[in-house]
Amino acid sequence: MNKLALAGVLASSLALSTLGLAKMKMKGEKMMNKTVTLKGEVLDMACYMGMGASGAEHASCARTCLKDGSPVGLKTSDGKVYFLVPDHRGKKFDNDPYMQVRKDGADIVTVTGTVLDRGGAKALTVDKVSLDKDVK
Ligand SMILES: [Cu+2]
Repeated sequence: MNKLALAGVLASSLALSTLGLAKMKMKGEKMMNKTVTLKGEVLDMACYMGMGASGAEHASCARTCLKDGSPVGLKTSDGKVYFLVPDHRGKKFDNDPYMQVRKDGADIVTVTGTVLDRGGAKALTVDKVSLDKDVK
């Protein structure tokens, strides 16, 4: 193999491995960056992930757990679960729709935000929230 051919083989294998790495990263960290509006139940993630607890019968526990600092989530009618996170682009959390949704444990709400996916964890930013059904 002459030097030029060898250089070609090296360059193409390098290109292939770079492509492979990029693909792997895409698989694990998919930034969807898509604004969506989703309706679902506000979850106290400590009780939902730990025990599968949700629904109106769990409302008072959900409210207490969220008040005490549990992560908050949203379960849509098709059973998909998202962590709810504040829109973290330099805004203060006071009067933020995220702080509002933390008070709506077990309620049915509609959230507009961006779907995020990192390392298999799905999250939805809370850019806007409205209350559909108050179960309290
Ligand atoms: Cu709870």
